[in-house]
Amino acid sequence: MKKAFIFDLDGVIVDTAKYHFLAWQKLAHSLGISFSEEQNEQLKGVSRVQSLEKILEWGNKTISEERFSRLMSEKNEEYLSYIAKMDAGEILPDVPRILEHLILENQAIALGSASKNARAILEKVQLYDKFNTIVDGTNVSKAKPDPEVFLLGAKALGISPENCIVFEDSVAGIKAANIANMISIGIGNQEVLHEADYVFNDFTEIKEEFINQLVATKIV
Ligand code: GL1
Ligand code: MG
Repeated sequence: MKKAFIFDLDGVIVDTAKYHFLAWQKLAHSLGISFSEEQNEQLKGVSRVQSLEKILEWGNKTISEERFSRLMSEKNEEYLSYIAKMDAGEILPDVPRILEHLILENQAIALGSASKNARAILEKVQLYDKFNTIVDGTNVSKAKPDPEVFLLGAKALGISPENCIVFEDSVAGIKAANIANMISIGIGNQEVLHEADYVFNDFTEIKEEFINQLVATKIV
């Protein structure tokens, strides 16, 4: 069987979720809006525009369009300063092992991220060439939990959604995978990601046998 394994980027392949958090928190505080880890959980997997919209909503603030775009650029600059020195050392544990196993088993590999910085980050950590297709924030018009990002990946690979497996660290991303009719695998906290078909703390808990079972499962 040929299946497609679709990976989210931030918080799944690389530990960049923390940098997004720090950058959004700084922005929120500059507007006098408090920003908790819990709120951050709701922003994970959410596009840049929608993240800022949510923060403003939480703070009950309305701002001009011009200020909105200025704030988005500032957030991105702050984020880019964190990832400037990023290298392969920031790949999360055992991600390379799983990617290599999938390549060995001749499975399709896709990226499905809301980030507009996704391609640059994959280049930085030298994983770009492992992906058969990349769908990121520059390709989609609807943000997770809309399934667009994953459906585009499946389409590009010519594999039906039922034969796709999604790795996600965000609630929005798990919802998107479920809506797309794909198998959803949460990477992170079981309580937060309880809507996923499977949850692991990280890739070190995922055995090759588990991947092989997913590959062998026939969907009728
Ligand atoms: C956008 C948001 C981030 C994060 C990613 C998805 O990234 O700004 O906070 O939610 O989408 O993981 P970016 O700004 O790089 O397009
Ligand atoms: Mg993520």
